[in-house]
Amino acid sequence: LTVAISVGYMGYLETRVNTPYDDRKMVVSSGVDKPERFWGSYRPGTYFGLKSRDPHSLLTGLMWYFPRRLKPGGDGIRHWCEQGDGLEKYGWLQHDGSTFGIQEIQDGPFIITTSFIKRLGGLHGGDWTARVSVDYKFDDPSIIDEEVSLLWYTALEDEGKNYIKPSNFASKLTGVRGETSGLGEFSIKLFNYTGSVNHESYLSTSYLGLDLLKETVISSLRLMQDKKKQKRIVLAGDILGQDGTMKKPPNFIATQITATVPFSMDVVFESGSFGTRQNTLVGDIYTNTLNWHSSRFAQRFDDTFDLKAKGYGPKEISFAQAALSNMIGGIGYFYGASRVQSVYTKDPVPYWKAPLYTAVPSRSFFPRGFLWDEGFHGLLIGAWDLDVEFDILCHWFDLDVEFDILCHWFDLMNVEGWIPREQILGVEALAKVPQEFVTQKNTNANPPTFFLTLQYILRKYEDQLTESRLTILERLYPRLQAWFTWFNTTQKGSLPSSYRWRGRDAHTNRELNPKTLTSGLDDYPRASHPTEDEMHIDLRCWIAIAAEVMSKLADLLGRDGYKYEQTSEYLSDNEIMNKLHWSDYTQQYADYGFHTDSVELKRPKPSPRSQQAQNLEMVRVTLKDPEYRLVDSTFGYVSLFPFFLQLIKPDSPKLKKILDDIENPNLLWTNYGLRSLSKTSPLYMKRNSEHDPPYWRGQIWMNMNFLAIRALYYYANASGPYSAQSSKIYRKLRQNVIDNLMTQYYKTGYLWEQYSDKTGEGSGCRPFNGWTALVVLIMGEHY
Ligand code: 6A9
Repeated sequence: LTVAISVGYMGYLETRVNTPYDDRKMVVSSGVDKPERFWGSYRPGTYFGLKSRDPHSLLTGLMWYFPRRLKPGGDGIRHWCEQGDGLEKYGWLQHDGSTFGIQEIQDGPFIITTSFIKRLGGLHGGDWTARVSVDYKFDDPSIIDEEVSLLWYTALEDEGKNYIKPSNFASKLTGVRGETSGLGEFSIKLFNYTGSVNHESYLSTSYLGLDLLKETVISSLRLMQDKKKQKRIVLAGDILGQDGTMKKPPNFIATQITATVPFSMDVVFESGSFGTRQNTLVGDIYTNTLNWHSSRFAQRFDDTFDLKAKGYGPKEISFAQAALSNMIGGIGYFYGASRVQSVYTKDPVPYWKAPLYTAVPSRSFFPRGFLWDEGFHGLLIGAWDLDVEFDILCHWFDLDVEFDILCHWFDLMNVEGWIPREQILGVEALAKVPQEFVTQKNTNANPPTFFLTLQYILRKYEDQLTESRLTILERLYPRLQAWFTWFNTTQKGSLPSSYRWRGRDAHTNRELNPKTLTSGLDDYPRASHPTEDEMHIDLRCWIAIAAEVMSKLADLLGRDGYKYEQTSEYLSDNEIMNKLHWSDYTQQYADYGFHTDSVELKRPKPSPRSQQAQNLEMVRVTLKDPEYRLVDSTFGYVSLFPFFLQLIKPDSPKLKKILDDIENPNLLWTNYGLRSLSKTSPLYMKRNSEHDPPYWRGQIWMNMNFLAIRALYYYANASGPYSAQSSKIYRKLRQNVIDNLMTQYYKTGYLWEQYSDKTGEGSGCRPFNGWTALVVLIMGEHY
């Protein structure tokens, strides 16, 4: 009997990890019910593509190449954002998240501009037009009459009764007709706007895989001679498989247009149920409409962030517009199931299939959702909204985008109250992730930054929370409770009021300091020897503000928030925090754990009896035994969390010490922002293993600089003995960060994942339009 029960019990626990949280869903309307957000540039991993917020959307998008520069194997065809393409720049200059966007791409000597405009109407999400223009960057006499090949494709994800087929329209260029359950009937027509078409070909076939659309194109390229005896690379036309005696219907159609630069074309999507149109959104009508959107955007941007009044000129404003637009334009819509694991599942199991509407940190390297990144994104997306007086609709609009994103994320909570950290949904997303990174474990957390977003929303929109928004918060509340409880129980430390990140590897000897990926700060040094008695100061602070926000939210919604209020007071009690985490010796906050600074990576000597020369991987050697102590020889972002999250009382002398340390160039201060780890820390800029270069060990990160600047602003405005010093540092740090990000943007074309503490140069991946884009809030002083 005992056995039977425990097996049953195990079975139950096994299913818990992929059982959805049992309550009303957060996302109640999506798809065509929200026509203003139905179509969008929701494929941030491609240079330019549109899809709809449907689990199985029609995918459309652009590939291009320059025939003279095409290399064997299709090398040179652009489709997915790849750092290896080496584009000098790509990114949205303007994008409002719902009606239009303009992107600029620099590819060698060429500038490609892609834009789109939506028009609502009918029952299926309305129409849109996309424009692709190619021009020279400068007049370069060495390149004359060069041709570009533009490929516009349409792919069906889910066949069933849906179909697409190549069609010719009056414009003479091959377009598409089709019908799907979500879109009804539709047509896609191509028009030559400026310049002229030298050659056109098309492909109608079955794709090799949704993540292999480029390969599908490459495998169908043919070399032929045109009427003028010129050699051309063309698409192969119909290549349809057989299904018995029947030809298989195509699910992938591409039109290739080869033209002399400069050239531009319009792609017009028209929805069958639209009704009568005044005109087609094409040509000069498109140009004029785009100009109208563009100036309206500029106006709204200024109304929101007030940069002109702050003395910024056109160059700074374009930079800020691009930063915001890249965050908004990076929003994607994904559908699929994560792979998850609990201690009760032998192997990873699939999560349930779900959609996720989310911004992404990087379109090239990680075009997918990350939990704690998204809370930071929420601050900017939520801000792109109020103080806009000229248009009530717009006025409320983007807070709703933010709510929509929150709702999607919280639908990914399981019955335990856990939300997986990294969301790899759908084949396109999966194709970018090495196998070993796919599985998400339900023991592992990531900072609950959505509480920051909520804190911001509650502060900023307190008296403007309409009925419908309150309803969303009502629905969200039980999920937030579950989420909070999950953190507060599963990440508990061994002493009262202490917390510990799970997921560190206590057994590895390959890492100089075992990583703490769950904290979001990856290789930031913690106690050298992970044990169950560790205590992490950053996590404690995260939970403190989570409790504070829960208590405020409970008040707002008329719930009983006593428990949260108590927890919040308890965790922000400076004396208790100081007892556990303040080092009297080095006068700073610190983690606590089993620690020694005396560790080194060393290459093992090959064994004398071995015949071959061996090159063994470096391993960690511990030169002095660890002991339980504060990790107070390390100073950096983690030490600043009580300050970052504004838990230190404004009159605390500890604040003074922190301010002095921040200003000290031997510690964190640089001309480009605050570095992650002080120059004096033992692991400053050290590799974590042979294969892992330093990441959070000195480089400057914008999410943490944002928190620093926001905290300085707070302490500058709180009356207390240190307000003048806070204010002075605030101004300097804010200026340094803005100046460097702008300099680097104009120099390299991108925002970056992190910046060098020595030169200010961008490093890591690019473009990184996630939290680096918070610079807009810093410019506008929205905290
Ligand atoms: C690796 C490589 C093509 C690391 O911005 C997302 C996260 C942050 O949440 C985290 O704080 N980044 C930061 O330390 C990037 C993580 C990328 C992991 C995927 C796969 C793909 O190679």
